[in-house]
Amino acid sequence: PFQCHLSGLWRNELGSLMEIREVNDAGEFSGEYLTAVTATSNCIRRSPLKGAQHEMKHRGQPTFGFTVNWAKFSNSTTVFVGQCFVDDKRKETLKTMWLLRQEVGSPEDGWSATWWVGLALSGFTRSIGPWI
Ligand code: B9F
Repeated sequence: PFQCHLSGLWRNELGSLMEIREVNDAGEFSGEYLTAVTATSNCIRRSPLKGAQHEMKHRGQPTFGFTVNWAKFSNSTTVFVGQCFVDDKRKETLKTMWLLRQEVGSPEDGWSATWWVGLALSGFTRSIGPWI
């Protein structure tokens, strides 16, 4: 039973890249996300992420969650929740689900926000970059 480690460079099926820095003793981590896609003409920018990972004392495939703040180019937030898996060849993958929320003017605008609020599966594998 190998242990799955979150820190490092990851790529998902869209080609988005993320870098997770060292996970501290409390399970907290931070990093940066570079999405490969956006639905607006805004220039994509590297965006900060912050997360928490379950303790690894007894299990090697921890669950985790993190929030990406897209503030540098859009008024929206994405949260990811997932689990880090490692197979018998030590290959690590992150199986995640995400939700995205865009800012709207008032609670009554909820439906205009809802049509694109996504619920989706996303898988990450280790990447060697390039990281810009
Ligand atoms: O495209 C998003 C956005 C929010 C408001 C205008 C543009 C910001 C980037 C989100 C990136 C998502 C995907 N990338 C990835 O790697 S996070 C989950 C996916 N996984 C128009 C209105 C709302 C969305 C698009 Fe917008």
